[in-house]
Amino acid sequence: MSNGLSRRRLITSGLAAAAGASGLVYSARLASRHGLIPPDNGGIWGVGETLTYAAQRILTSHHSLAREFHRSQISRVIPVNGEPPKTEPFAHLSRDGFVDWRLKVDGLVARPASFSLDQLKRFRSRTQITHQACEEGWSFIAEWTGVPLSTVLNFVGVGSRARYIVFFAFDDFWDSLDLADAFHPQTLLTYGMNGEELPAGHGAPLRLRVARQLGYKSVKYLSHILVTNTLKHIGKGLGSGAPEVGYSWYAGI
Ligand SMILES: Nc1nc2c(c(=O)[nH]1)N[C@H]1C(S)=C(S)[C@@H](COP(=O)(O)O)O[C@H]1N2
Ligand SMILES: [Mo]
Repeated sequence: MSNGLSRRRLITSGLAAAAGASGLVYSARLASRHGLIPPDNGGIWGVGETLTYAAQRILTSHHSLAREFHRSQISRVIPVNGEPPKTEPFAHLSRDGFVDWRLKVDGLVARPASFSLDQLKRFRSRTQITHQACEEGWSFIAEWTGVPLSTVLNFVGVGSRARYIVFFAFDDFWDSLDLADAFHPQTLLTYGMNGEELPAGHGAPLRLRVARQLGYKSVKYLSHILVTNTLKHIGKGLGSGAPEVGYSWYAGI
């Protein structure tokens, strides 16, 4: 968003008018002009989804922080959702302690790269204790250690046309973030959890952690990060696998 004035104008003249049906159309048009349309806007959530995303993007500053907790607040019971991918390429990498695993980063970048786990660990790390909530209703607090995604993105050099960062996993799960969340200081590529190596079920060797969105945005078992200006050609073009099964692309909390 270019300046505070246009934000305020959008709030007062646009979203305030959203009460009526014609207001919805008007706000959606305004939101589009201001780059506030989420990729799944044409899906089942339609205009309402656009307004949630737009309102959040306008009302919260891009770098407002998710709450961080004290060590004593780390959950004693930490659920694992699902199992590591069973495909042979992944099982093989896992058996060998992920020495041959690489994270490919390409797309609209100046210097496409392929990082080993050791290379990622050589970047300055950040540790944070945050809350992860699943859309199914359970949650936990854990300590996560990793490299800020922004560090890696700056290392490869994100092109000026880029709008989204897409994350692919070994189990075909995938999702994407806009640049505000991708460059957010709490968005990490994590390889450590609660002072240990990231456990297999929690996404080893590398998982994304998006502190300001629901758990499903935190993609586990990462294999590939793509920088792009459109999500139309990926999957059903809705920005992630989630909207294809009824969840919204934007899952801010
Ligand atoms: N690759 C991959 N990432 C994933 C998932 C998945 O099935 N595969 N599940 C998501 C969902 S729905 C949630 S709630 C969290 C669960 O993370 P946890 O197992 O560490 O609790 O991971 C997310 N990331
Ligand atoms: Mo979830």
